[in-house]
Amino acid sequence: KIPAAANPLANEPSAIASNISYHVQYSPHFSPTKFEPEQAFFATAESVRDRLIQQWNETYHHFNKVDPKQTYYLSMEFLQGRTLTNAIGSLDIQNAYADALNNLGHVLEEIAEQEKDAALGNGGLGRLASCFLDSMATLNLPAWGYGLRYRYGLFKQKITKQGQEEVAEDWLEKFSPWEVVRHDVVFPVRFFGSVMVNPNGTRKWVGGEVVQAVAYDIPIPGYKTKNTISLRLWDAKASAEDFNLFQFNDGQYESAAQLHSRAQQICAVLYPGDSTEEGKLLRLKQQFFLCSASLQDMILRFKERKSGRQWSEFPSKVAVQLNDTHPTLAIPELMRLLMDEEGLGWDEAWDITTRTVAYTNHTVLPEALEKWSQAVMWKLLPRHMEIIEEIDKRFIAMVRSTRSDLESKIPSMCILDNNPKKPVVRMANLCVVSAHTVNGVAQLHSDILKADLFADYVSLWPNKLQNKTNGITPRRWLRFCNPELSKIITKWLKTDQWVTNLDLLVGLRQFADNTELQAEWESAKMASKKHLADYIWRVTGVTIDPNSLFDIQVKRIHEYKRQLLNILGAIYRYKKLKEMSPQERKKTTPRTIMIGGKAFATYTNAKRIVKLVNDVGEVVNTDPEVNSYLKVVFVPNYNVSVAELLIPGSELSQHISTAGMEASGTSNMKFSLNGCLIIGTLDGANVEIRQEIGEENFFLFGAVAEQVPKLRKEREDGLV
Ligand code: DL6
Repeated sequence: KIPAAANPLANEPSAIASNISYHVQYSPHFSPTKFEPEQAFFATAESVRDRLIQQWNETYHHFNKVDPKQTYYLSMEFLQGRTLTNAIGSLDIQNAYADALNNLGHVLEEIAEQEKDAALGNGGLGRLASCFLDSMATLNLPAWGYGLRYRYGLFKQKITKQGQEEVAEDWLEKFSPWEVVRHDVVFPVRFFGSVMVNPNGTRKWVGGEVVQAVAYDIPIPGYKTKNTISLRLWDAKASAEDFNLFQFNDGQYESAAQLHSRAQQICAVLYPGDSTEEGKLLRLKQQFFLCSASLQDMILRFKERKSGRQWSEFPSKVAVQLNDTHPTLAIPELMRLLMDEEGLGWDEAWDITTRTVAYTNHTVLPEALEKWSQAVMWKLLPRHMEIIEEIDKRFIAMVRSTRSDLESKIPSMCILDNNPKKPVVRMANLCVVSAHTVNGVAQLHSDILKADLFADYVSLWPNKLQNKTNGITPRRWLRFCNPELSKIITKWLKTDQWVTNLDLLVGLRQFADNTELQAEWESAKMASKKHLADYIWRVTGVTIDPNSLFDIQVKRIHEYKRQLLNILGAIYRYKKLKEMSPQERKKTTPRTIMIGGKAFATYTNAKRIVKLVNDVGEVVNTDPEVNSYLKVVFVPNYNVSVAELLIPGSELSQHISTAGMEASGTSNMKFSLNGCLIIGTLDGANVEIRQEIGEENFFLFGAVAEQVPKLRKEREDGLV
């Protein structure tokens, strides 16, 4: 019943309310009689999208005209979380939306909770990709993200008596109001087949099966700027000719639609289990699908922005950042496209490729460094294997001719490991050999890469290896998830510029002893703790006391992250409390230990840790003697939205990985930003966080990275 607004895109509450009502009526997705929170969410999101589309299109036209160097972030993972709060916050229209929804009988916060998390990533690596998109948009950069539109993202974690159970998470169950399918952006991607040699000696990849990559775009608004960049996610589909009508009419339904079903498998799930050969092949298909579609798109844009341009201009117009080795196939695919499709010679194609591509390493764990079976690669990507062999051959020849002192290092530096038992392609080596720049994700991690994993390459290319310590977006991780604390910071700094310049936060130091600020700070923390306690009660049925110390460890469950050490600490605390007299207990600080995180479905030890934390919680929380002094809670289904509740309510957070193992860690930054103290080891970005926040705000413990190998050996040898 809200009257239509003169300008539906005006940002007054009445215009917004009328725009939302318009979508309820004219973009119907539900029966016309309903306007419950779920329907209100979709209509609200569509009205926000209307506002984004305008500046999104303008951004596109602007960069098309200006033709800047465009950055492309290629990533198999984007852990986006929810979009609504972030979008209206970036557009700076939260209050208008809150009022508009009130006029329509709804509450903004409740509507925002209707949104499903887009969890197209596993953990830190995917969340980093999403934070980078937010940052690049806010910094007005011409940047795009490229990823895959998985039908099922990261699984939903259910906790039962047996521990973790994985359930498919259907983020597209209804639909995503943020994505726009681009029916005109479709590229063919080939798999299998063979290599044909043309009469002039050039080569062409032919045959096999061809799948269509269709673009779905998600707008990424910058904070208080018009720059709205794109996250382009590819979906796979077979074409109509691939549907065998004859077979179908003959009753052979499955074989008639075989190619369609194979195409659908490509984007069905994030990280298909790779313990089987089929699983490995599917994962490799996913990686190539992302690389091929994205590069074809970049090349088309490069050509369209200015006709008749020289290929030598490509590296000054296109930067491709590989998020880990997952998109490594972009290297041979760019070579193939330039040589076989565009007719360039090897030297020119190699020069362009190496000046275009850069690589970020995110791990030193040997099991996480990708190695693909040469046999599988020859089958799926025969032309790419030819190119990889040639890159390797030329690399070895270059080392031999320029650095004979490195001869003994060639077997570990080259790309192909031809061990007859298991010949593999070492993707990290392919990246280091081909990329113009390689970076680690925290100073310590980059130092380890230089001194250890990639040491031999450093002697060859002293400047190729760099450090780029990870970061987080202060918009999502403080401004929007903790509005109470944000208000206080803005009040005391007399500016909200800190939202885009965190260096300004040092301005708070001068007020550290001010009792008024302290009282405001405490009351904001208490509000967040109450909010969190309420959530914990809703999802676990455990009552926790907001006056207790909230001690939190949330991250993927992994042995090196040492959730086991944390829970052993909890058991120790429990036993100590049991030994105490009631009077002694009264002198202790009541503590609530919260641990959350998902274990990879086939990682048995990690799943045991999840079960152990739940079992310990069961014992501690039901023990009337101690449960007002200690609670242990496993927070189920940890994801971006849950993190947005946990982090503002935290007082102590645990970042206790064995030194040298955690490449960076990024939740340490989020917790610190929300006024939480850290207990941690000198690992990953902890080292730099400690320098930033001051040693007095960081409880340091444990061995340093250099000591770890010796300690490990002593234990293995039974000396300790
Ligand atoms: O760089 C983002 C993120 C780091 O913060 C974590 O320390 C690191 O473990 C993670 N790396 C990966 C790669 N695979 N493994 N393991 O997820 O990257």
